[in-house]
Amino acid sequence: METVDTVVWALWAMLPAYIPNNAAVLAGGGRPIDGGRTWGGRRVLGDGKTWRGTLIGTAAGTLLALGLTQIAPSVSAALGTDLPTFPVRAGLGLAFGAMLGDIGASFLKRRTGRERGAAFPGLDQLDFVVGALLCALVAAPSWFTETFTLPVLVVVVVATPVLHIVTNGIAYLLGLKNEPW
Ligand code: CTP
Ligand code: K
Ligand code: MG
Repeated sequence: METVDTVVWALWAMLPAYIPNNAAVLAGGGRPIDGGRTWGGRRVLGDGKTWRGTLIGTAAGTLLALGLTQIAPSVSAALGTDLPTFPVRAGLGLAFGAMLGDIGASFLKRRTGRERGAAFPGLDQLDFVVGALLCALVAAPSWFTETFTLPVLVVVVVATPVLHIVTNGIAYLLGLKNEPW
């Protein structure tokens, strides 16, 4: 595959994992998942991880995967390149995994004394990628190995932090997010 085709394939394949955290920012609020509980004197997860945000984020990513699957043939033809489709389990794995990775990162942030909203460079940009890929691997193993070949994984790991910084910077400037990370 040409490099540009690999990049397009990788970004398309990751779209159901990119949307959930942004949807959670827009839709979040309400009861925190940890119910206010603490561990070692600090919140288990914190007020930034809510049931509503997680549910709506997961639903948004899963629905996007279904939509992308519908339009993949025509977009592929228009761009003159191949694009992956998403079995339901793959979309759900990517979307829920993205939320789970972000939740896991908050758990680690609280354990290392970081308050809600504190930055954790590296983890902030890749937590949801690791979560999404691992969950997709478990939920749809054969789809995963066909879709995420080594070159695709390399593109994902390099391009995602850049996209993450740009989208969160925009969300911050628009007043949607309290911090630009
Ligand atoms: N959000 C949510 N549920 C989630 C993830 C995010 O409701 N599972 C919403 C919350 O309103 C959160 C906002 O999206 O404040 C921004 O998400 P994020 O930056 O991940 O959370 P923080 O508030 O910065 O908290 P943390 O330090 O734990 O990451
Ligand atoms: K986060
Ligand atoms: Mg934050």
